[in-house]
Amino acid sequence: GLSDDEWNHVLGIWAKVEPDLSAHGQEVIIRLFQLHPETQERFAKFKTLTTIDALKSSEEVKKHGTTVLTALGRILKQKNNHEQELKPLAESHATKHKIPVNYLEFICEIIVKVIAEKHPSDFGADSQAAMKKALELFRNDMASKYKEFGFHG
Ligand code: CLN
Repeated sequence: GLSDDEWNHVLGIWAKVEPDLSAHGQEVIIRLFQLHPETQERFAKFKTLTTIDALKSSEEVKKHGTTVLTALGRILKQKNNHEQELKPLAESHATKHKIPVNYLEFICEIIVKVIAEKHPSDFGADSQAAMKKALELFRNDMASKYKEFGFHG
């Protein structure tokens, strides 16, 4: 797990992200689709967004980015006592959306990069290391829940 100090880093930087969650979320989603186009194919609702301009001007992309980061923030704030928040997310992503766990790695890496770019002076080495650790916990727990739901993607 993370130490108190590490959780303080995680929640401290998250407090800087939260006032502009939709801009962060939009950037994360767009970058994910650009770097890993196979992830975009999982979204029926984004099939028509075939250019970068279309992605950037889509209100739906912004909205989805907000949905994702809101859910992630809720999980982080539980400081690893996140069973209640994580379970429905693991269930939908495993059984309904059928999202391989390595896609979760892609998005977590991008989340760290986007925060680092938007908050260069507030997201130092210790905070980045703590956030990476928290996201690793999140991914590991998603992966074990996936198995409980019989999905080995
Ligand atoms: Fe996701 C929907 C949170 C990563 C693919 N995702 C949702 C919803 C979230 C949510 C809340 C709506 C409720 C639900 O269906 O459940 N997603 C997250 C969080 C992360 C995440 C938090 C990681 C930080 N999701 C992913 C990816 C994966 C994906 C790994 C592909 C690329 S990134 N998520 C989906 C899809 C939906 C969804 C396909 C359904 C979207 C829709 O049709 O509305």
